Amino acid sequence: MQYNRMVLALLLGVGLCQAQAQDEMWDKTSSGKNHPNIQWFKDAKFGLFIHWGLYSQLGGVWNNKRYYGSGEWLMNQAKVPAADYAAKAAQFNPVNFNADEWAGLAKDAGIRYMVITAKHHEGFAMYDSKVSNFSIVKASPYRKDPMKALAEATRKRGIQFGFYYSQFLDWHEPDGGGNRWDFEESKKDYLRYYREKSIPQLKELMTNYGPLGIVWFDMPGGLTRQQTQQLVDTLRQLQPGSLFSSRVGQGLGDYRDFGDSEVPPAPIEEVWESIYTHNDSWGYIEHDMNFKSPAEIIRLLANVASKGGNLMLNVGPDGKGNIPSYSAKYLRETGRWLAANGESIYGTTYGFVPGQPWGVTTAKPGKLFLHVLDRPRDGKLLLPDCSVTATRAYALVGKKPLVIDRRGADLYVQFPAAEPASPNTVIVLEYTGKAPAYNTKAPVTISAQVNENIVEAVHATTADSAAVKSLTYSHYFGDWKHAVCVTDMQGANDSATFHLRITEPADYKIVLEYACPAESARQEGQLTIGGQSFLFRTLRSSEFDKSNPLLFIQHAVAITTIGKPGLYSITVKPRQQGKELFKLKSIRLLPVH
Ligand code: H79
Repeated sequence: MQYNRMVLALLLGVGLCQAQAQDEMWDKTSSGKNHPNIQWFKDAKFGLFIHWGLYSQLGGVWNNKRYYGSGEWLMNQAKVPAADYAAKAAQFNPVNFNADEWAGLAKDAGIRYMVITAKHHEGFAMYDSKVSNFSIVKASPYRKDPMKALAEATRKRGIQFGFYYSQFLDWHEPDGGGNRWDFEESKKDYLRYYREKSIPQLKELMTNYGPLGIVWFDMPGGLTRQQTQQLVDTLRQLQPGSLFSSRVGQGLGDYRDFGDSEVPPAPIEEVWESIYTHNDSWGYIEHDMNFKSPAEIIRLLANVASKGGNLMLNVGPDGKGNIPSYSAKYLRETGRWLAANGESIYGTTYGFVPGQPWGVTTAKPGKLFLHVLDRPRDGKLLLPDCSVTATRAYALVGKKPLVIDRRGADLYVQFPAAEPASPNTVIVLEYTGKAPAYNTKAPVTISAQVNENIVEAVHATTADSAAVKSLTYSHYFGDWKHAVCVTDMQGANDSATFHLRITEPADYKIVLEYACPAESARQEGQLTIGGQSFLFRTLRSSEFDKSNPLLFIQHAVAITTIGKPGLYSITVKPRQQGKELFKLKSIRLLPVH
């Protein structure tokens, strides 16, 4: 779609632009104009998303039946009649809600902005709305406006506050988008819904809660570009300082959001955000215990920052107003890491050194931060083709000075020997002069000092009909996953080539990671490296279907001796004309020790 504005387009230029159904659901483009108030957002890097509504009380259960996946979609999954669903508001009483506790947790976690659902697709207003009776104040025994308290508590702590608002979907309203089990599609008047509920509620939110950092629109629909422009213009007058998420639609947002749970495969110059949820669901589900560990959150945050984006991580408080205990615990642990290492995240841009076997980089003027995620055996951190004048290097925590060694165009920094184990140890490299440009054509470094080198599909140079695409699928329901793969290799000319720089002589085992449906299985393929060709036959893993897991098999196909360090390339292609060979996610090189 609009990937053409990507500054680092080359790396991606090979096919991510092919529109997918999912891309049409989400507007991943932004206006490209710089909002005057964008700087705080660029610097913030870490946000807290909160999904809280009637669905939180239901916890993924309707009529004693448990539902899995996105809990905030329960009404839709169980096709609950709007009146039955609305009746549940009478039992919604989040007596344990404590705005100061939530804001305090966000502060401890190192969060810089918070976005909470004012109204999700279910249509229930979690604030005091004069526009509709279907609100926490009018329809539930709680009778108070939690958003007032939360807006104050966050501001008191210097956290930017914003509202999520589902502007098109509203399963409670006959004219809202999405509910076809109660309301006939042909009778819907979307414009009336916008006029009578969506826009008036957005105006309330933008009038009664002080300055909002963000209005986080979700799921555009039912409006032309011109009508969307009008909506944006009207709302901007209320709060010119608020940033609008790209899902306002029609490319009119101030920054780009990717799909739910998606990180772009390469750095992006434009302002953007990645949204993930802590477990599998956005809204609370009592039987969803798949929480990401602190190490996973810390690494995700570093990975997103290394591509130049923000991470907004979601938690789903329950119907009583309690944030799940694992969310609170692991967010605080992330906050402890950030308290010591925040300099390498906040206010950074993507680093000019692409991902290496040891980890990723972020940068500030004069400083490159090396996020060491996988410590090399010899402790040497290679910065290939790094032309800066390095002045000093040190561990961010403890400031212990480290040895820098220049060998031609390469820099090596010696990792501190007695460093305590951490999911991410940060090394600072100070340098003088201008930051070099990010080299999209840099070969992928392969080292014998780590257990595994992963060469992602995004690095493929494709020939003929082979293409690089981002594939979207899910496990339960709406819990999206994304995988960038080389696809459409059907004949012997449809090849994918990967340029590598192998830094040490060693034997390397070569493993292909791919998904392969039955119809593609048992086809012959060929992998070539250093003039040597290896044959293999494809193994069946799974079909590609957006509402099921896409299973990737790790298929070891060869072992090869690399006698001298240097530049190599790997080419993968089918042997004969046939069905698509497979969807290739990565090539892994495992040094044999
Ligand atoms: O609030 C969270 C999700 O509920 C919301 N965005 C995040 C932040 C979201 N709303 N819609 N979508 C995400 C995408 C909708 C996908 C759909 Fe489907 C595909 C709707 C119908 C087909 C998956 C399968 C979800 C429902 C059925």
